[in-house]
Amino acid sequence: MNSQPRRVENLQTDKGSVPVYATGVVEQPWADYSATDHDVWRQLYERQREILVGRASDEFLVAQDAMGMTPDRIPKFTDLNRVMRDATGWEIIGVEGLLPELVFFDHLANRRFPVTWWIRKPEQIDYISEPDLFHDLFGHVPLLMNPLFADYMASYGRGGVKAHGIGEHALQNLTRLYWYTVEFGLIQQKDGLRIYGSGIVSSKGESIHCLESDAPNRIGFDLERIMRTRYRIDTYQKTYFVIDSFEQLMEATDPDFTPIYARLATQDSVPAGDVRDDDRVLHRGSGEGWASDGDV
Ligand code: HBI
Ligand code: FE
Repeated sequence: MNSQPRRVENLQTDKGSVPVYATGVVEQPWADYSATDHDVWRQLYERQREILVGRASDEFLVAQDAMGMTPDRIPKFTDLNRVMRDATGWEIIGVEGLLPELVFFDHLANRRFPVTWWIRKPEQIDYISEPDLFHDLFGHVPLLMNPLFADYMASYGRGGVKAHGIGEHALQNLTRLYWYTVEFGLIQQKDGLRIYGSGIVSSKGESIHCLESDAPNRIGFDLERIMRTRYRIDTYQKTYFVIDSFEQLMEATDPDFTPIYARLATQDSVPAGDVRDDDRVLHRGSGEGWASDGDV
C-alpha cells in the first residue's frame, strides 16, 4: 500500500471519536493498490453480495449490477464515473476520508460523491469505525444510479449547506436524517423488509442484525421524529426507521426545513433506543445486548 492517508486529528464528539482528514480532492492511486488491497475488496464484495440477496432492496441490487462493479478488483473511479454521469449526473471524487460536514454537503449539492481512496486492512475486514473505500464505493455509490435517490442526495446536500448557515442545531437535525436514512435506512417492499442504508449494506453483522435480531426497534419513517433521535457511530443501531418507498422519502423531505428546525429547537432530543407513544411501531425491540454505557 502506498503512503498512508493524511489523518489530521481525532475529534471527540457526543457520537464517538471522529477522525478528521485533509479536505482536498485526490486522484485515485489505482496503480498503487496492492494485491492485498484488491483481495480485501474481493472478500468483502463476495461476502456482502451473498448476504444481501434477499436482504438488500431491489433498487440497491439492480443499481449495483448496473454499475458494472465486480469482485475481481477495486473499481476505477474513472470507469464508474462514465456510467454514473450518464445515468444521473453524479460523479465520484477521491478524498482522504471523513470530511467536515459543510465540505461534504457542498459536494453532494453538486452531485459529487466523496469516496475514500484507501481500503481497510485485512485485520479490519469485519469492522472499521470510519468510511473507507469499501463502505463508500460498495455502500453509497450504487444507489446514486437510481434517479429518485440521486435527486434525494443532491437536495439533501443543498439542505445541508443551508442548515450549516442556520446553525449547529439545524445541522444536528439534518445529520440525523442522513444517519437514519442514507446510512441506516430500511424500506418496506411487498415481499418484506429490506435494507437500503449504506452503513448496513457494507457491514456483514449489521446486515443480518437489522432485519433478524429482536433487539432493535423498527419504526415507520417520520421526518421530525428522526431529526430528534440521537445516535452513536460505534455500535449497531438501537432503532431503524422504515420508509415505504423512495418516493415517500423524496416527498417528506421536499418542504423547507426552516420552520421544522425552529419547532425542534423547543423539543428535547430522543434517546436512540426509545419508543414513543405516537411512533408507528413495526417492531418494539427487546433491547437485548445493548451496552448500558454510551447510552444515547
Ligand atoms: N465525509 N467523506 C465523508 N463521507 C461521509 O459519508 C460523511 C462525511 N462527513 C460527514 C458525514 N458523512 C455525515 O456527518 C453526514 O451526516 C453529513
Ligand atoms: Fe457513509
